[in-house]
Amino acid sequence: MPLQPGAILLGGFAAPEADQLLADIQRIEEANPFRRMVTPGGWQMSVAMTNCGEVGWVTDRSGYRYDWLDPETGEPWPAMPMSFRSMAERAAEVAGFTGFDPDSCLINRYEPGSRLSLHQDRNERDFDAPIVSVSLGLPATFLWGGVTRGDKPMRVRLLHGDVVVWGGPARLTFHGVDTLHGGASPAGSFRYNLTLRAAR
Ligand code: MD6
Ligand code: FE
Repeated sequence: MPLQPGAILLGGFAAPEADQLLADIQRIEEANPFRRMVTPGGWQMSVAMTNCGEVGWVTDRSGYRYDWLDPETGEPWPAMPMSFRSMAERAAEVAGFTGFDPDSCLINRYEPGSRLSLHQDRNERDFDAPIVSVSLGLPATFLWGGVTRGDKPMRVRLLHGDVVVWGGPARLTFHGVDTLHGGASPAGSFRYNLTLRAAR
């Protein structure tokens, strides 16, 4: 389902691979635990994050950035699992972005009560590549905003296995996630979101 030019929701696209993706998340988390980072403004995020790939997205009092090392462990991030890469390349292709070559994956973990306020993804080096976003576990309401933070966002339900691909004219659209509700899911009482990016 097209959301706007450049952005498409592929309902259930990753459902057949969801168990493998969840197993790979667990492996990454064992080495590089989820942690709730602090924004440059000093707020602790309600969403817990970790990364895999060459670089990982981090935030602290000094700003948002991609970093080669996990500030928590001082080590490089774990390699991107084949399951992530393969799924993202196929989803991008279906959405019309050929040759997507992700080098980073931010993994978000939401628990009931977690939310993500409206933001743009603009720390990547070039905005020509799309972002592939995979939802696993509990359903969420994605807030699909506009060109400015003040535009009233559209509300889109994202379910276990759904994939959103966006790029081109939609690449800098404001977006966020409404407060997560509790429940049961194939990932327990969590929602995970993978965002695969060409960051560097
Ligand atoms: C989430 N996603 O779904 C948050 N950003 O948990 C994002 O912030 C996001 O899904 C850029 C591209 C795709 C996304
Ligand atoms: Fe984002």
